[in-house]
Amino acid sequence: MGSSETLAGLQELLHGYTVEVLRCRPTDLVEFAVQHFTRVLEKQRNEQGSTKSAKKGVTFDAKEEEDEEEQDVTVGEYSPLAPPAAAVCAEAYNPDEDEEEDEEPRVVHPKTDEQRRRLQDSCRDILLFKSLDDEQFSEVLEAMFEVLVKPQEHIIDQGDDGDNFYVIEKGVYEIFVKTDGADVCVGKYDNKGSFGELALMYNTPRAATIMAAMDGALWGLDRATFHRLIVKNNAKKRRTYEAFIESVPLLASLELPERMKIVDVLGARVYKDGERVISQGEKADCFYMVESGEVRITIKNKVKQDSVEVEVARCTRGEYFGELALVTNKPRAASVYAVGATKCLVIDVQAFERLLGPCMDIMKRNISQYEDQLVALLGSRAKQ
Ligand code: 1OR
Ligand code: 1OR
Repeated sequence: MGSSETLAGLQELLHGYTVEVLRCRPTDLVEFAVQHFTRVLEKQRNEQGSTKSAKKGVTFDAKEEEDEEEQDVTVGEYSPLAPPAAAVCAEAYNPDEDEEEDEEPRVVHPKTDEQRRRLQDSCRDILLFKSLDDEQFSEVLEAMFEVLVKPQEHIIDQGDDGDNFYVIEKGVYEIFVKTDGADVCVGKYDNKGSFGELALMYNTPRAATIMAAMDGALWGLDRATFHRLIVKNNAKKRRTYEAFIESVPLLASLELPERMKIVDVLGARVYKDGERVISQGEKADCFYMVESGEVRITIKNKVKQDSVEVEVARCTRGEYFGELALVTNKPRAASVYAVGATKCLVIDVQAFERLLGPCMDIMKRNISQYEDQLVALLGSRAKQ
């Protein structure tokens, strides 16, 4: 092996280790390294020993073996108010997964057709589910359970250990964060979105309190299933999007762990040529980066209903849009359409506020340029 190949291998090994450290945040880095590289070595040996075409190098992909054998299912009593007793089925051994989690039973909460339909509707736009394959997504749906909540009910209390992740079916939920001992409302979820992923992803205490402001309905996903399907997928997501995220000029001022946290919560959305991504005047709930393809941005006169849309800008790979309404807390200022097949990476408003604070000055500077251009545009129209 030449020295450049050795270095490439070394880089890949250290990269895999770094990703796992960021993901698991171990207290003892040396002990964690021993465990990590032991797993890598075992995996390499397994691959060399297997009759499957052995891949060169080391991958850290949490791939599922396809030939999983489902075993007996124990069906529990279902109650819509509390997490019902789950049905479980043992999973096949998968050498790519943590031993501890291999032994964990798969959670199944039986549902009526009507519940399944409501659940599917609620989960359709959940960004964290966007990178799951069909099988993983249906496992998530199987494991979710309905939670009905009353006004003032605390679904999550800041400082607690994380138990479930929640997807909103309906209801308004306020977000409180302790500041100088007092709970301060820092935002809300309005009939859509999800919360409770942070404590499960990073093994940290709950970062905020979430309280129902009215009667509401949620779908819960237990910690073990969230970990097995979503957190494991994050390592793959980081590898997929790391290079792209590194190339986005807006994010250059963020430290690597912060950029990786963006990757953990983003979801990919694909659009066909001409498809609308954002509609001027709509309420805003997310922020976009163009990963491939192009979008055109158009504005129309808000007063005149039938006015034509005028193209004012385009964004291509590495550029962002949809920040203005989030920063100003106003409706979308422009419409956005895909030009050719386009893929955008999307993060929700809460993650935007939580993770992109350090980039706010750059965004505000760019926003002031929109205003200058608007003034110039209006000026040139007035002269015509
Ligand atoms: P969790 O498991 O920590 C509380 O439990 C959840 O509240 C958290 O996951 C997020 O899903 C959600 N900071 C932290 N967590 C937030 C925030 C938030 N907003 C929603 N959650 N900030 C508010 C941003 C609008 C930053 C406050 C400084
Ligand atoms: P948003 O959340 O309002 C539409 O959703 C997005 O289009 C907006 O955020 C910006 O990210 C993006 N004026 C308004 N929005 C613009 C503009 C723009 N350009 C891009 N966006 N102007 C063009 C400046 C080159 C000024 C119009 C004359």
